[in-house]
Amino acid sequence: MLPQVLEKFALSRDDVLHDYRLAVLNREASRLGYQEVMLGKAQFGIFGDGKEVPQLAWARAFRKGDWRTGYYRDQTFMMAIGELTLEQFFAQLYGHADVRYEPACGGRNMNNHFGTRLLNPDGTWKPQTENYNVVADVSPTGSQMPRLVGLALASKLYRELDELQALTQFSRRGNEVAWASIGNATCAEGLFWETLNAIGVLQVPAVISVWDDEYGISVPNEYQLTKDLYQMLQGFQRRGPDDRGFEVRQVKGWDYPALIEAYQEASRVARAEHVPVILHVVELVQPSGHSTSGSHTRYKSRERLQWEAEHDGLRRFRAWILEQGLATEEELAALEKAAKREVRQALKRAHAAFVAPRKQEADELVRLLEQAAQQYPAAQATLTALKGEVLALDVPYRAATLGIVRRALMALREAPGAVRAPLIRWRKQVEAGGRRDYSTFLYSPWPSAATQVPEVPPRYAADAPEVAGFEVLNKFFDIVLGRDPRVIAFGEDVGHLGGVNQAFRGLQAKYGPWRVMDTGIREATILGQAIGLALRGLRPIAEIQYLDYLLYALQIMSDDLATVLWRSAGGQKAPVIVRTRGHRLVGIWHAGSLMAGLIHLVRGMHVLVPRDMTRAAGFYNTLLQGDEPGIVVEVLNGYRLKERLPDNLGEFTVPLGVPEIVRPGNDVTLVTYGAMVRIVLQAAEALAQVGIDAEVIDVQSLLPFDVRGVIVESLRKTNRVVFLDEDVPGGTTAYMMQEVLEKQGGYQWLDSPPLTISAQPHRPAYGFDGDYFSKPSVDEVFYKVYGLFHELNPRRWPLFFEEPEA
Ligand SMILES: Cc1ncc(C[n+]2csc(CCOP(=O)(O)OP(=O)(O)O)c2C)c(N)n1
Repeated sequence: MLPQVLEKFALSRDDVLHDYRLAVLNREASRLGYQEVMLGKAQFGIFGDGKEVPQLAWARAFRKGDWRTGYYRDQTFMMAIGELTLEQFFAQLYGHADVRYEPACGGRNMNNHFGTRLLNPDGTWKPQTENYNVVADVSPTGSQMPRLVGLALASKLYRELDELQALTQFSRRGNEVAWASIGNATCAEGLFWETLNAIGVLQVPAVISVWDDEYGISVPNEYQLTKDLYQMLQGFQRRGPDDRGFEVRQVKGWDYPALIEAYQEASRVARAEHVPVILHVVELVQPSGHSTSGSHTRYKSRERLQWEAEHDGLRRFRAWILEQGLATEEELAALEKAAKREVRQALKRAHAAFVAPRKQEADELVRLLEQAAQQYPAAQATLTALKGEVLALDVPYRAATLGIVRRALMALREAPGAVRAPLIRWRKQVEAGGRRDYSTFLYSPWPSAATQVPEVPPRYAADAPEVAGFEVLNKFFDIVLGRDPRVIAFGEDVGHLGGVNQAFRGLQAKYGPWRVMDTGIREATILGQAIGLALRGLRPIAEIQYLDYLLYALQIMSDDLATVLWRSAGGQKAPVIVRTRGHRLVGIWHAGSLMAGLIHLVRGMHVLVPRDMTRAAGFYNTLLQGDEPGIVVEVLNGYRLKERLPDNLGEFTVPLGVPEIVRPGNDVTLVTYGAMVRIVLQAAEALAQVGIDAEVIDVQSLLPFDVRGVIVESLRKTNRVVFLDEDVPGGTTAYMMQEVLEKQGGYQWLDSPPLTISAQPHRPAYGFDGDYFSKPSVDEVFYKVYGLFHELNPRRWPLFFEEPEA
């Protein structure tokens, strides 16, 4: 007789034994993985032992088309859905950089950071409804949560919007559940609560599992949470079918039948009703402690350790199977023995596969060192010693062999070139292999890259109307929403009001509340919402109301969005467009220009700084035609300025990384962007009156930066360069200077020292004078650039604005 719950969910005895076998495999894999780190065969290990049983129940509720966003404990779940083999588990532990062996991240991420390959090798999407979809994990705890908002919201959009029904490779009428996992201690983080609240407001099909083992590394729950977590979560419980909220359940992490029931029910409620669920899974343990960084006996009492041993899910699951008569002691013992052997064998295979290519390279190196020693006896002793070093390496990591080759080449520096050549070739080849393994996929390598989008210049009719900047955007977004149902725009005040600057005015009324959405004040999950939607095939435009408030979302932009493609080694992409506005308006928090902070933290995204709204529209068009994430920083004080309206607003594109010369000149090149373009142009007019003919260049795109060398071309002519912006000293001006002088070799054309003009190091102050004394003004630009010419020729350009020396 099968236990009732199994009958209810059509589970057989074989299913239960299959699950038990997976639990044993996982426990053994964790144990051996730990051991590999202790043996020095891997750098670091963090494992899923103690969390096996709930994950087996979860996997049974998880369907094709569903999504999982979780963290490093989900090892058993990954194996149970068939998206992690034992070989792959060990390959990741070793850092195998070949995606054929380690498909989650190609050796870029720590172990137990999971992910499935959502993309075909050419960068196009695989059919998500036919696959299990796992977002590539990140290490910052809690950062798996914001994207859950978008993953779950996508189901709602696919259910609500008829215009999306053709996209069956992404959804079948929104029947997909987005599942998250999180540790108890991470529930102390704001990201967790912000995500819960957003999901509760939206009523979208998310199921959140909290793996509660009562600790966060060494810190127990009493230091993490005000009250018992379950009690705290009760506030989110819906009070009836018409109420908004979650279904909140608590279940013991060792109780297999209760877990099966809880997960089946959660799946049903979320899938059918789009009601979110929280499963607080308690009484979980950590048999081998938090990670390989240190033993948990340092901070857990003897009593606690004893309690953990008794409540260990594996042990309890086993006892339950015996109790229910589903297997005999002998049967389980045989199953365990076979499973453990299987793990050992997988470990061996994975290690051999990891070492083989390194070994091959090292063998070749040994041969080349011998050959060189023969050909150049003067270095024989050194080369023989170096060969010995290669042979002594357990695993000939490139980090070690390349150092040996450098020393060999140093010993051979006076040898004939022909003796060195084979070693040089070896070095080049191995280095190229390393670059390929670790440095590819920061940006899209595919034809769909935003940088590949063809340039279409704006076209103006003779009688092109002049309209306010915001109207250009308003007309543009109307075109975009009308032609592509995948475009979903949202942010604070974006829906009903149409945005604080009116760029979406009237568009919610026209396209509906699911296409142009208001969100709560929740920048991190606005970003996460965009990431989740983009992963599910939609084209979100996420608005962060002001650049200054981007900091709330910057962590997610930096840790998640900017790294998706790179950290999955080309397996996942999230073409999110972030829209914001900044640079210059009023006061500390509405006039910031934190561009250096931004460009340095979001490598992997495009960072675009158009000087007006027409160019902003051109950039949005470019990004929408590509498949990469980008941020467009509009000029805050430009919405009311008049611009000529192009005829081809829907088609024209501004290419990425191409500066524009906005004022030609011969004497000095002034390089700037954004709101500063107008100031610099005014300063250039003043300079012209005193005989200085400045060329003004609008960079437009900070990442990528001047890919065609427009600025160096200008420098060749003017031989003088000034970099200007509203960022802090040493910020983006320093970045631009490095790009032009160092990377593009602009230094060789300089006849004067390069100059940077930026804002004060403090935040911008309020009011007209606050602005004047915080940001570069026309006056300051004039005086400083003039000073450059005074240095050059004091007679021609005397310091007429200084008192003559006595
Ligand atoms: C933002 C952030 N802070 C700190 C850490 C370091 N850290 C890694 S795991 C961890 C504890 C997490 O505890 P919990 O959420 O309970 O999950 P568990 O490991 O117990 O499953 C900490 C503090 C991190 N990875 N990210």
